[in-house]
Amino acid sequence: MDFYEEILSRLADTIRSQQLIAPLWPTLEGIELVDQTCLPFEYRTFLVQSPDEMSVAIKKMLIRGSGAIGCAGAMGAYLVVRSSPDQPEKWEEMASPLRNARPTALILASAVDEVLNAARNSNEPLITAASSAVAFYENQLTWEKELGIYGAEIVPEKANILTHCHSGALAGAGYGGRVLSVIRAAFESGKEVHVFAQETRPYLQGARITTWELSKLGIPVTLVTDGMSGALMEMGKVDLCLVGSDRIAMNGDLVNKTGTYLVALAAREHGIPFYTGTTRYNVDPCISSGKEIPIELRAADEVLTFNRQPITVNGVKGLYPAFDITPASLLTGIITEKGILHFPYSDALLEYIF
Ligand code: RUB
Repeated sequence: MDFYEEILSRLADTIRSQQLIAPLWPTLEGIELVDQTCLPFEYRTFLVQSPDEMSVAIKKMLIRGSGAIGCAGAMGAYLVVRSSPDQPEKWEEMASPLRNARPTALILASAVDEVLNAARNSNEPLITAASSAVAFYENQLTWEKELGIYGAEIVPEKANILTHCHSGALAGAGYGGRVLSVIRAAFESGKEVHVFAQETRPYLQGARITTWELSKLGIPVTLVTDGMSGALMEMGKVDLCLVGSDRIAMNGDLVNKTGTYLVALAAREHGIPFYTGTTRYNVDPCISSGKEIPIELRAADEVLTFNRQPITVNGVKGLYPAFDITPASLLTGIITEKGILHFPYSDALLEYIF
């Protein structure tokens, strides 16, 4: 086994020994991904051996959720270097489809750049790319555990928590990502926690993955449809809302899965705390407000069909902006690996990321 392979296999050992619900792990052949489109009925893995295969897997949502996309970007950049270790002049072009596979989650481009820059400045590019990709993954893992502990403090002793989409282990580095790390830490500290998971049309990340992970952890969960949050709040059934983040502007505006904004509006109306969980890679120092963040527009077909079957009449148009913007004024706080930030966010975010 070469030295760079040993570095990668140490990460695979960590994932095994900590019994993580990991979205991916390195093998001698390439990077093994959990195909998240098959869950919860089938746990299938998929081997990726080139950066182009990685970018297709990201585009097709086999791997998704911002933390996991970051890890995939880091490993994909390692695959760039592995395919031409002596031709750094080619790396940028080779990495371009990977960097742009999902434009909203800033962490993807940052992860690719981090690994390629480290390799460029090294006499041993392959070893450096492998260790940089592993370090990226390990940092994500450490941070999700840390933010989980901070976040658990704001969870009441007995809490009904509403979440949208899936911000969990498979969307992160295998412990609990952002939101499920908070819920997991609160639950493991003895709090009585119950989760309402919104289904999240059209990919059903909430119905398929959030419920699957919570069930594995033994945390009670009830599945609801995307339009139910207001009614649940009105009935007094929600104590806290927790969502992930794909990108945060320097004024604290949050971009996350479409539907997040409506939950935040309903929470404000009912006086219910609404938090996002994040790590520093999701905060964009170059963007001052949410309106500047590129929103990925996915194919209309994803809305017009379900399990490849049409759900409406022929000729009807569909529209799928995959993310929406929740203004900072609707956030109660931002849970990070360094603590919880509050409004006004600009100075707190500056201090956090630098
Ligand atoms: C996922 C989504 C999630 C965040 C969570 O969208 O919006 O809420 O990515 O990620 P998609 P994190 O399934 O389209 O990727 O937990 O990293 O904040």
